[in-house]
Amino acid sequence: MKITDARVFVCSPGRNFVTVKIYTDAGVYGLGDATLNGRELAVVSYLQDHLLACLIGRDPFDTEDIWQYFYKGAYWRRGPVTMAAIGAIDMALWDLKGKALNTPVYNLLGGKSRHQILCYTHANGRDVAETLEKVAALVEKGYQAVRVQSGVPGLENIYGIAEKGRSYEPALRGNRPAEEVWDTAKYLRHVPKLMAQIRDQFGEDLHVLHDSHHRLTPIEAARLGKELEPFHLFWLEDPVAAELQEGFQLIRQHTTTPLAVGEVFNTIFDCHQLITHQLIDYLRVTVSHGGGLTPLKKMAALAEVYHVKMGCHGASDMSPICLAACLHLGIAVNNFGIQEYMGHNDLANEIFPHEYRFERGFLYLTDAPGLGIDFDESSVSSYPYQQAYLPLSRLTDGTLSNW
Ligand code: KDG
Ligand code: MG
Repeated sequence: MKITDARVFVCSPGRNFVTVKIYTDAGVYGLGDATLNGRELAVVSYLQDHLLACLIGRDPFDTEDIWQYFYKGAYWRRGPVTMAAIGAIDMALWDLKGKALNTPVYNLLGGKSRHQILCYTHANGRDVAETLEKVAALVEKGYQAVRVQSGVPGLENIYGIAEKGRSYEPALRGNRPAEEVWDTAKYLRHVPKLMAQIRDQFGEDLHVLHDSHHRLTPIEAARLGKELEPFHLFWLEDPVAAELQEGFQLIRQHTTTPLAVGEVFNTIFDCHQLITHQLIDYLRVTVSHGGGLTPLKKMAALAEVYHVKMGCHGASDMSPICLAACLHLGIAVNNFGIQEYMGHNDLANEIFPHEYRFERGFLYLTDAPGLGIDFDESSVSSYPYQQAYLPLSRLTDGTLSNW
């Protein structure tokens, strides 16, 4: 079998998605997600101007060699734009291989290690009362794990909190990023009170997660982790910006709250020390931004050796194709932890019909071949690209900070 064509599509059913489609002389095609929130067109250019033509004539089953060709062959390695582009091609090739062999991708990754995939979703009220209401509604729907965020008294707009009556979407339309104001002292006073009320109302059985979204220093994170210990979090996510892997040593010395990190990582070299020094408990690299299934299965294997479990980033700013790839990996590896699941709007679900389904706290896959996903190309003209950016964050004195 030979690759005959490869194309990239951008559509915006409420938010931007970038999709790669690889065609073969056997009539089978594969789909990959190349969406990089706020930098979509940079990935489109990387794919269109530098990668896709090199696929023509290749055997699509050679996933390992094609991955190495693009990773080592560029000379310039790593980075989110490069790895999202390579990741989409790799995902599309695994999808294609599964379809050609008439088997789900998980069978190519080791088969099923479990029959259902534990997932968590987000509760994000503007204050504690609204957050408690949202958690109650999710528990009602059967969720067994909920990521709990709430507005912080004295701060206007912060990460993770939806506008009234709308579902949360971090990227805002416009030609430059919006700016938010951040105050760590206020946040650190608020979160333990929030978690105390959550445990009070929902008891010990609910898995509770929380995302600090890279905003703390290691010693601040250590304090938060320590103060949250009585509430037994499933994980504390991204307590610090993780370019400095050693920063986690300080947090780890002080707290037994489990730590999760990795949604902005692109290669194993972003997290090898975090894993091998046992500084984290969950690795959150996602399949698209981490360069595809080829490197993700290697990351999962390294993590397994060091008791680190997988918890792939699954925000709604990756398309259902990426979520499907995370689920195939998640069902196959032994060291699966949990899958983030925000779901997508109805339009996105129509444009990307998929086989995975949510039921009472778990996600399920069928035995549909490949990733069990499709893409409606007419969405490109009906819902064209819309410029949108993630916000940025400043401290109260104007200092630029981590969003
Ligand atoms: O594009 C950025 C979002 O994906 C990110 O802010 C979401 O932190 C996030 C999460 O845990 O889902
Ligand atoms: Mg996060």
